[in-house]
Amino acid sequence: NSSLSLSKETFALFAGFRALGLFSTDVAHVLRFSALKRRFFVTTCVGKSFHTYDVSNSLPQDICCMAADGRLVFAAYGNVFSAFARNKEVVHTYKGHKAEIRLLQPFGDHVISVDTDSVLIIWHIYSEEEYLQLTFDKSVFKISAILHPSTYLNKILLGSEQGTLQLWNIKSNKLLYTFQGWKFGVTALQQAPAVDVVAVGLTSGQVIIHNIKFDETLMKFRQDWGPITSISFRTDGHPIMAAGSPCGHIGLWDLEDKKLINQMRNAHSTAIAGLTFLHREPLLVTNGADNALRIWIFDGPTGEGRLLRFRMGHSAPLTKIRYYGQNGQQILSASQDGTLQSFSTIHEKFNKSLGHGLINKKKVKRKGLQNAMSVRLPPITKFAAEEARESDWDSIIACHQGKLSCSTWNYQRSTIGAYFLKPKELKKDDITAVDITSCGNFAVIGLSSGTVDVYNMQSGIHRGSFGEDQAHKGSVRGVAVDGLNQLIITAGSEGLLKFWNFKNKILIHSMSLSSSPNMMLLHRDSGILGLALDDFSICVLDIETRKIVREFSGHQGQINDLAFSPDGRWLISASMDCSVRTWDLPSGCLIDSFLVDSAPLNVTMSPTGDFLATSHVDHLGIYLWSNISLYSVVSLRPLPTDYVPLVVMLPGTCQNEEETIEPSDEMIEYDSPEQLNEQLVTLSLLPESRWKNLLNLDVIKKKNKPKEPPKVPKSAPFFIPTVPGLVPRYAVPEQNNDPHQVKTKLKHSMFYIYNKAALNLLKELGPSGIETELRSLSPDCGGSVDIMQSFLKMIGIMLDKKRDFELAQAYLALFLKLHLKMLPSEPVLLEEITKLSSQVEENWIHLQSLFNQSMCILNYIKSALL
Ligand SMILES: *[C@@H]1O[C@H](CO)[C@@H](O)[C@H](O)[C@H]1NC(C)=O
Ligand SMILES: *[C@@H]1O[C@H](CO)[C@@H](O)[C@H](O)[C@H]1NC(C)=O
Ligand SMILES: CC(=O)N[C@H]1CO[C@H](CO)[C@@H](O)[C@@H]1O
Repeated sequence: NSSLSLSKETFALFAGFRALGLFSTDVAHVLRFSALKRRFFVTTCVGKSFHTYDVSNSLPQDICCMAADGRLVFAAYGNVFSAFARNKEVVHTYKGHKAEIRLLQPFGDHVISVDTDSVLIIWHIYSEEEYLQLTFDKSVFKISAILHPSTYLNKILLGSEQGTLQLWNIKSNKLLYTFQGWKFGVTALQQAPAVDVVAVGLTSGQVIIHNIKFDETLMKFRQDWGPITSISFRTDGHPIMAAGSPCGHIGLWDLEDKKLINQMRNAHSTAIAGLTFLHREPLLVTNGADNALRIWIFDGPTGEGRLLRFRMGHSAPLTKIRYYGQNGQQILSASQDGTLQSFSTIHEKFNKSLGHGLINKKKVKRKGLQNAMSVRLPPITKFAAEEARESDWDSIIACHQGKLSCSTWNYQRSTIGAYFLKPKELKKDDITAVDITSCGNFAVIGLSSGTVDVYNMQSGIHRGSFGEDQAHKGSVRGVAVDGLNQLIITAGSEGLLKFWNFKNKILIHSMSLSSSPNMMLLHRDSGILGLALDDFSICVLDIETRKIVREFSGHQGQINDLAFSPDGRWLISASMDCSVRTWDLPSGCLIDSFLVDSAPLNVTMSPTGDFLATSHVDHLGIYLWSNISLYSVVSLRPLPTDYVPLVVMLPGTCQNEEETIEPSDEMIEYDSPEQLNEQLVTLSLLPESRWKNLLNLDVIKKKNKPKEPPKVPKSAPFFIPTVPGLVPRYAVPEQNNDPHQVKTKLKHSMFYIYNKAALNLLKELGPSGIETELRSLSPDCGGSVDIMQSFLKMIGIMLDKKRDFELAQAYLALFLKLHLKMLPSEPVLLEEITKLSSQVEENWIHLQSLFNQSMCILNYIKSALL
């Protein structure tokens, strides 16, 4: 579903990775049948991208409408639209409209687009050229729907907001006929299974079945839920029509009996954006702005659709997100829509919904209440989770908007749990802070009255409270328990921070803060407490010494949330000023800051340190940002005071690919060049024995030294030496077996800087030959300082060209081993060696980052395959 993008963003620590939990917007889905795969594909739009079982590339703006033919998907954004092949690559882009595009209709080799100014353009798909442009007066005929009636060659039917309809021949550019309509604006047009018959949806909620050949109305239906949003006909033998409405209900009519047979109420919680029956199947696909895509099957006797499959995320903005568990793969999220869901960062198949909380499940079941809505709990505003005892009892506690009790939830069973934790005296209170101890045994709940209570998670029993009457005068803004259940820390809106003994509930210490705290977060492993204050500053305390150890200021808006990196080195803050900032605790500096166009609400860091997850104002998804320092070297330098943070786009549901790959059908013959890329290093392909053990040559020689002189076999018939091999040959006396002759060779070739001959000569030699050669470079053995310098220069050039990389390293190592003692006394050589040293280091850092990237991708793929 996704590939790792090693993004080259310039900001330091985080790169947008992808979004989770987005499935549909208010743009109608499109359905395609692939003849090749004999399968239907549903495409839904999710903001800037669309999904078709797979993910598309992002467009620069939100998609406003879509269409598809057998091969291509068309998506419009603003006044431009593009055609996508294989759901991924943009193959054509059509520019020419001045206003936002509203309607798209593929038409053979052409595609028709209509904008909000009622300009209609017909494009040739492949040449991207305009074939015809028609301009309508939008005060008389503002196009609101478009249809190509089947078997009507070259003709299209247009519906208008004013209510009239026009039939055009677009080949001859002629208006053929005008239908007077029904005085209400046309919202939808759909071909009926019979030729010449179309269904017209109106703003009045009427659906008119009309014969366009004779301009004759056959049937009229009506629903009371407002304008018809879309219409579809069943084609599997049942004469049924479905129509969607703005309130999420679907009406089903029997066309033979001419009556309403069923209503699917609340099929979606928002308007039905699109609805389509699959061709010759009893299946209905629907989508809506509630972020859901649903497939209904009509297999029951009542003619009602049964939910078969769905993909859905949150249908309303998120209220809280937190990583759950230690493996860094699940994110728990609560939303205004009342559900608690768990999204997997690995694969959609691991997400689950913990559902809506019901106020009293048993009572509801007994009474058999029909309308489940009335007994649903209000949305969760805060929660705390601890997986330590998740298999024994509930591991999550949650507080609900305007409710006085906290519900417990069971992650493993994916449902609301056993208890409602209620404070003893019911006052007009709100729950303002919750925490669970690291052992999973106790829940701590802070109230707006200043009371802090402890409950047992297993039994739901109240286990005491802090302070004589209340813990704080003001409302409790944060509670935290340390890792060993010794301390509990509470923060109150009156500006006091209090430390209590967890067991005997005695106040240990109280300190006042410079401003009232807004939220509080404890890093349990290191005992570091982060506090966001109402004056937009952050202070960091050590709970051991109870001293403020760091203070950070710089945010220009309320700080919504804080997160620690797992090692406790970084503190990440998200603020209403739209920035996400990273503070380095040891150095006390701001090391990263970026801006997003929608204010970040919650931030949470994966316990494994790989991703930062954020939620944003008015966004339904969870956005993941990858930690760049995991796969490349980033400088953790403090940002300059005048640093202007970059505005960063929220990540899409897939990565932005930097280049689009030109599709090519031909196979290209590929010859690999000597060096693939200047950035990479190339090895010499010499056997390892030629370079690997150069440094250990003396050890090897010693080991291999024969204990006795070789004995000449007594009965050897000849004394002429032979070469080993299948066919015995007589050895020719070696020409180069005089060591001095070889030496002169290398020394001689060294006079020219990087004469290939010198390198080739070394390449041909075995380990001991190389050693002899290098040894002989020194003045003691007949060489000279100049020659040694040339040798080092040669190594330098090898490193520079990044060719024969391993040889350069091995030769240099041997050279240093042999001549290290004399180097300091020769300034020329010393200078050369210093240059080499930085060169080697540079090369190595570069390589290391490449290795790290590769490891990272491998690990990622490995984990994705699991
Ligand atoms: C998280 O987000 C919610 C709204 O979505 C916000 O009210 C809250 O302050 C944020 N921070 C925390 C710590 O919950
Ligand atoms: C990012 O990764 C680095 C290197 O592993 C780690 O030290 C750091 O804590 C991580 N950052 C966060 C915020 O987890
Ligand atoms: C909560 C949620 O969105 N769950 C979905 C996770 O993905 C599976 C498989 O695609 C869906 O069936 C769930 O509905």
